[in-house]
Amino acid sequence: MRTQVAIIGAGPAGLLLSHLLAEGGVESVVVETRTRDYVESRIRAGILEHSTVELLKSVGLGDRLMREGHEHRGIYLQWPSERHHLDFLDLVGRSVWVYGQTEVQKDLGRAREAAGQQVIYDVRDTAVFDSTEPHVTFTVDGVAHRLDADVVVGCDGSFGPTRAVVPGTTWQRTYPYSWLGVLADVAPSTDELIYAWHPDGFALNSMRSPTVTRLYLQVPADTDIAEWSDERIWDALSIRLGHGQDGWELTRGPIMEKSVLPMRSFVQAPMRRGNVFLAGDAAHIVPPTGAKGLNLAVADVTLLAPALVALLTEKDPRLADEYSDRALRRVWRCTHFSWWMTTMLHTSPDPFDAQLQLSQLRWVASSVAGATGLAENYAGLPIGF
Ligand code: FAS
Ligand code: PHB
Repeated sequence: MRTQVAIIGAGPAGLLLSHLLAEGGVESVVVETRTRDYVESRIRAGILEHSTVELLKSVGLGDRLMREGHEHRGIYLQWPSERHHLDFLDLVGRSVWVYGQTEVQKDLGRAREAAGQQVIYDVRDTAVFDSTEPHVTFTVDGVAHRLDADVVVGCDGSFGPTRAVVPGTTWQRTYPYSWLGVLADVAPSTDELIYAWHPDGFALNSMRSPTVTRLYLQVPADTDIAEWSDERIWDALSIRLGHGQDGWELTRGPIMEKSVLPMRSFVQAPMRRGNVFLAGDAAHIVPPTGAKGLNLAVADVTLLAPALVALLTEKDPRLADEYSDRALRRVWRCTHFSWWMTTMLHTSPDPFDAQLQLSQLRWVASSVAGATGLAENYAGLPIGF
C-alpha cells in the first residue's frame, strides 16, 4: 500500500488531521488498533474551547455541534460557603462549548466515511520505520501489511509506538491523586461547570447534555473503584459541591459509568524527526483540570496539516520545519495552565497549601486581572499562540 501521509491512531488528532489534509488535497491512510465502535464510545473530554469550535465549523464539522452542543459563558469557582461565576464572554469575549469527545469522534468518523477516506480499524502489531522510505507495518486478521508513505504521523496517544521513533526529551509529572469520573443519567444540577475546592478534596460538576451529568471527585492515586459504591460517590459529591447551601441541591440519579483516571503530565520534544511527526497525546498529556487534552490535539493538527500540504504539494518545508517549536509553545502554555488549575483546586495533606489555595481562589474570583487570566487560558488562546 502507498499513500502520502500514514496516520497512526483514529482519535481526534488522527481523524481531524486526515480531514484537514484532504481539504488541502493530500491523501492519507489512518490505521487504528481499536474498533470504530470502541473509539466512538470512549468517554473522555467534554469541553471544546473557542478556537476548536471555530476550526470544526470552518471545515464543515460544526453542524451537529451547533445543534446539539451547549455554549457556556463561563464556569463557577467554589469553596465552602462561596460560589463565584467567571463570565469568559464578559472577560475575554470568548465562550466554550459542552460537546462530548464521543460526539466529535462520531462526526469525524462520518465525515471520513462520506469522503471515502481509508481508516483501517482493528489492526495489530503496528510498527513505524523512519528510513529513507518511511513506512508502517501492521497486521489485520493475522495478515501482514506494509504502508509506504512520504510522511508518517503518530496520533497514537501516550502509549502508542510512534513516540519511540522520535527520540528527544520527555518531561513528566505524576500528581499524587486521581479523578473518580462518573456519568449519571440525571439532569445536571447546574447551568455551567462547577469547579469546587473542599477540604475533603476537589469535585467537578460537568455535564454532557440536558439529561446526562458528568462528575468527578479527587481520590487517592491508588483508588480501587470497587471501594466506591454509588451512594458513597453521591454522598461525597453532595458534601464537596455544597448540596443544601443557599438552596442549591445536587440531584442524584443512576450512575451509568464510573472509572478512576490518573492525573499526570508529560511533554515530549521535539515533535518531529525527519519524516515522522507527533500530534496530540502522542506528544503530550495534561491533567484534565484545565479541559485542554482534546483541544491541544486539535491545535497540533491545525498547525501540522497546512505544514504537510506545503511540504508535499509545493515542496516548501518551512512550516514543517517550524511545526514542533510552534506546537510546543502552546503545549507548554496549556501544560502550565492545567498545572495551575490542578494545584489551585486539589487538596494536599499540607494545611499551608490549603491557605495558599483559598487565597488564590479568592483573588481569582474577586480580581478582574485574576479572572481574566483564567478566562483567557480556559476559553483558549488563538491557534498558533
Ligand atoms: P487518543 O488517545 O484519543 O487517540 C489515540 C488513538 O491511537 C487511540 O484510538 C488508540 O487506540 C490508537 N492507537 C494507540 N496505539 C496504537 C497502535 N499501536 N496502532 C494503531 N492505533 C493505535 N481531555 C480533556 O480535555 N478533558 C477530559 O475530561 C479528558 N478525560 C480523559 C479521560 C481519559 C480516560 C483519557 C485517556 C483521556 C482524557 N482526556 C481528556 C484527554 C483526551 O481527551 C485526549 O487529550 C484526546 O483523546 C487526545 O486525542 P488523540 O491525540 O487523538 O489521542
Ligand atoms: C468533562 O466534562 O469531562 C470535563 C470538563 C472539564 C474538565 C475536565 C473534564 O476540566
